[in-house]
Amino acid sequence: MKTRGHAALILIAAALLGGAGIVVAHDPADLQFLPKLDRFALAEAYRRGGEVERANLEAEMLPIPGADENAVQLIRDLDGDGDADEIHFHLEVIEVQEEVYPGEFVTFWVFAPMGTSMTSPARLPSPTLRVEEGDVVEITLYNTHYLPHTIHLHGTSQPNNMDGVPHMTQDEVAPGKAFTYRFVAGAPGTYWYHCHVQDQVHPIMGLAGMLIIEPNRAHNHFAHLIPGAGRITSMSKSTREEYQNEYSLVYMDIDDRLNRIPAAYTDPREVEKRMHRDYDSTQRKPDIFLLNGRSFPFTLRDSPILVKPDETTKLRVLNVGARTVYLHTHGHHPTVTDLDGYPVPKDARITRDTFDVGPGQRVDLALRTGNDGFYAAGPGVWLMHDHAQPAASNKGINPGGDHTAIVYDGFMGEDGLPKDPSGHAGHELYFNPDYYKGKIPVFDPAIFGTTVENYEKGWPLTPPAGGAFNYPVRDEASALPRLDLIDTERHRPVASSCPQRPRSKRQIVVKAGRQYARPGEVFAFEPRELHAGRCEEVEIVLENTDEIRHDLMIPGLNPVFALNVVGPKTASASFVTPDEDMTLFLHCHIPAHDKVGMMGKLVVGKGGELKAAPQLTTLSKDRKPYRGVGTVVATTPRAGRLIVNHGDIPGFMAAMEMSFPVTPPSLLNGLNAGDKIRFSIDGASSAIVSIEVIESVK
Ligand SMILES: [Cu+2]
Repeated sequence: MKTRGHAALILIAAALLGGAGIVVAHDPADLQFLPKLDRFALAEAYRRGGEVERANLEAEMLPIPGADENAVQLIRDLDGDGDADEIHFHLEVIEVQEEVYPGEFVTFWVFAPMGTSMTSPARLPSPTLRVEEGDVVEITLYNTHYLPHTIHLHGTSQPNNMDGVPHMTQDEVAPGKAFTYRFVAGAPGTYWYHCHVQDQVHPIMGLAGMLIIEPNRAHNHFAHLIPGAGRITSMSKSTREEYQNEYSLVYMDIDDRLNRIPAAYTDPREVEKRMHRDYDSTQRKPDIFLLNGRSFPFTLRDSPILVKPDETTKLRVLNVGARTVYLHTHGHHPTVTDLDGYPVPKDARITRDTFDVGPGQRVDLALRTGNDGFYAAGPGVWLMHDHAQPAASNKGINPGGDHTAIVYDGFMGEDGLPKDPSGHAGHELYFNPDYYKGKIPVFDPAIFGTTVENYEKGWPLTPPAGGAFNYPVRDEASALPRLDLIDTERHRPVASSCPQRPRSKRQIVVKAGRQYARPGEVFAFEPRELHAGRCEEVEIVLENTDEIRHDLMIPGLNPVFALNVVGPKTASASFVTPDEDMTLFLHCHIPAHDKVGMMGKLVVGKGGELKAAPQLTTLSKDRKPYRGVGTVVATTPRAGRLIVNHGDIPGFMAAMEMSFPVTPPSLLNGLNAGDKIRFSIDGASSAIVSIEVIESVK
């Protein structure tokens, strides 16, 4: 098992080495990789700074789980003040499916830091980007998606040709192309960025994130890219001068009839037609309300506002949605400090309990805590929510939407949920998907002298007084394909490499890019059918002609083969075929690339029936548990996922680095990168359902 794991690692390493350089075809050589942060600056911050400075520096240097190590590049220190002032972000466009509340799976498109071969750190909302005033900022958009996109920088000051408006300041960035936005960060404040292509729908599909410009300070170290949004632990120097905590809060309202389109159709032409011509956004009816990409009850776990008495917490509020948010804080009266990134003069600062935040607007709030009876009414768990009533629900069922809570120190339970006076009984109900399908009474049936089972028995069948009602009810249409399940299902091993010394050797050149696509496709390989002998060493030479990355993978082969190539570049790696006549499925591992054409097959010897796991779009009937052993690469508790470098999981997946959903996410508590773990996977949901640490790094 161990050797296979290592063999896979070597292949992955080869694949990564092959794709290590980013080359942007249309831009000058200055976009080549440059060294990361100057080591002198590091030493300086360590020597001069205290514990906080060191923690901030570590946050700045910390790799983003699942991202390419060059997804964020910190380049030169232009003003000599000990921190990098040239920041280069590399973003892709990834289709994701998120469980926004229990049982509700919704498809989104997000900007995501450039991923690696095996995992993508794609999350909703698009990442929070942070730079300093005066920084030279570059954001390269690699359009890995099947529709055109751009990036518009909202509220910041940039040259006109960097404004990201299609057909007005630039051409749309077509699939397979890259474009670099370059600007100098102006006035400090809370801004955002979003796609401006078909902007009645693309931003609310998820192509939007917060952009924060921090005031310039010497040795100002902080994490420059935070996947999603939420608590900002590495606060900048100026924020630390006034605040003890900081949060980015991104509100969105969605109409699931829009978001179901990419899940319901596979042909990109049909997605275009349904989304941009059939779907009438003037008739939209928002029914799901998100805070940082989730709805209640997940918001309680993912986005609680954690405070202590007598602190001031900075809340950066952004409304990406299409309706006004009326943000209400129970028990607290925050003060508005900035509107749309610009400071409100001290005399004009307003303190209230409900703040209106219109579409596109940002409101920065100072939330004072304590027990002064004026700004704050004392410790506890205080609800914080959009007071527009429908937003308090998930498709009309309360509690839901963007409900979260201000949670004082000592009021967070061991299970990662705020303590409830009833001992969490209240929360448990809301984690049951049936609750939001309307199948469970919202009150205790005992109130009416009955039980859940007997609830709908005994009431009169005659029409009600005043005639029949015609309620507007939630759409209980048939379930959508579960796109989030494909990843694991497609990686079941169907054959092992020949364990003997290969009997022969061959080289196959594969071209990858948009130019090889056929009608109705966007990306493709050429050729699509590869031939090799049994027990043969095959060297794949992958010529990527696009400006984005492609990742040729034979997921059913154990050890798995993957070759990730970034930009117009050629790389190669080898594998050994099985000693068996068979046909194996191959695809590009980047989400949605196979759906739009990028797949093929490897015929070994005389070939056989195509051995590929079917595209799994509903829960599998596979009730089997699978067991694996591996090393923790990273945990992303807010996304409820674990990235683990695992050995063979017999019958389920070859050795590889993989991101798994974890149920419940509290299993991630206390895990550290480097821990050796034993885990079990539920075959039906492909989720990790138990974790045992065998060897801890701590
Ligand atoms: Cu691809």
